[in-house]
Amino acid sequence: MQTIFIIAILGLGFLITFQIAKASEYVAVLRGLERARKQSNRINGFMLLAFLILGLIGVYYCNVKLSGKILGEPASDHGVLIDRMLYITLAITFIVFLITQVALFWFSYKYQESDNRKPYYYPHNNKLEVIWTVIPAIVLTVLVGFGIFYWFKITGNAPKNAMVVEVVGKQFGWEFRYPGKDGILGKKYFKNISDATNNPLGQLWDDEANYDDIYTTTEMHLVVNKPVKLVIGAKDVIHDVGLAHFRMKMDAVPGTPTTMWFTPTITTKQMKEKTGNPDFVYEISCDQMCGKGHYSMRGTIVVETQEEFDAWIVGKKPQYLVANPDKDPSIKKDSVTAKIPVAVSNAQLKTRN
Ligand SMILES: [Cu+2]
Repeated sequence: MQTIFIIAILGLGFLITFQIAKASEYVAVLRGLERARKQSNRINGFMLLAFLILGLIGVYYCNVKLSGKILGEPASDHGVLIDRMLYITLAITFIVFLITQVALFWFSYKYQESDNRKPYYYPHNNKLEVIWTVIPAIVLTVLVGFGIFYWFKITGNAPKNAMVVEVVGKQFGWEFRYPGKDGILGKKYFKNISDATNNPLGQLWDDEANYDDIYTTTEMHLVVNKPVKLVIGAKDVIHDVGLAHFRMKMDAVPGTPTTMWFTPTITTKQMKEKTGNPDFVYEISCDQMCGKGHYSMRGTIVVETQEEFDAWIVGKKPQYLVANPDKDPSIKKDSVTAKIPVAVSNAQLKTRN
C-alpha cells in the first residue's frame, strides 16, 4: 500500500512538473518569451526553496524514524571509540551539509532574476579559496588520523593477558580453535584438512602444541573484560569476520592469517537485560560476498564470565584426541579396537547393497 502511495505521489509530481512546463510553453507563445522566462524563473526559485524545506523535513523524519534501528550500545572497548569517531564524523559532516545546502537553495531563491537588481560579478578571491581548501583539509586529516590510530590499535599487538581464538571461514560457516593450556595454536598444513579423519583445520599431529587445541564450530565463547586476539583465516575463498556488536571486522584470507583484538565488555546475559530481548545473541557474520551460501554464514558468540567459560571449555575434548582415539586415555583400548570392525562391516554392507 505504502509503495503504491509513493509511486502515486511521484507520478503526480511528474505530472505537475510536466504540466507547468507545458503551460510555460503556451504562455511563452501568448505573452512573449521574455515574460515567460521570468515566470519560469520564479517558479523554479520557489520549487528550489520547497525542495530545501521538504528535504530537511525528510532528513529529520528519517532520523527520528530510524533512530532506534541502529546497532545499539557497543559491546567492546574499541567499539566505544569507533562509535565516538563515527558520531564526531557525522556531527561535522552534518554541520557542513546544513550550511552548504541551505546556502545553495536559499541563494537560488533569494537572488533569482529581478528587474530591480543588477548582477554583481565576483570572479575570484584567493583568500576565500585558501580558507575553504585549508579548513576541510585539516578537518579531514584529523578524522583520517583518528581512523589510522584506531586501526593500528585494533590490528596491533594484543595485551599480554589476551586469550587467543582462531577463526576460520569456509563455504559456508565458521570454525574456531582454542589453543588450550599452552596458549599456542599448533601448526597446520592445508593438505591435511580432512573431515573424514576428523581434522577439519588440517592440524599437524606431530606438533605437540596441537595436543590440547580445542576445535568448535558455529559458536564462539569469550570471557567478559578479557582481551581476545582473533587469528583469522579461510579454507577456500576470502570471507570476512564481521562483528557488528563489537564494531569490528577483518578479512579472512586463505593462506594469509590476519589478526585483530578487542575486549568484550558486556556479557550476553547483560545484553539480554539491556535490550529487553531474551533471544539476544552476539553475531558473527560474513561481510564479504563469498558464494551462494554467503547469507547463511551466521555464527554466534557467547560472552560470559571466566567461571562460565571454564565450565564450557572443560567439557571439550582436544581435537587431537578426537582424531586419534587410540591416544585418548579416557577410552579403553579394547573399546577402540571394537569400534573399528563395526565401521568396516558397515562399509562392507554398503558395498554389498
Ligand atoms: Cu563468507
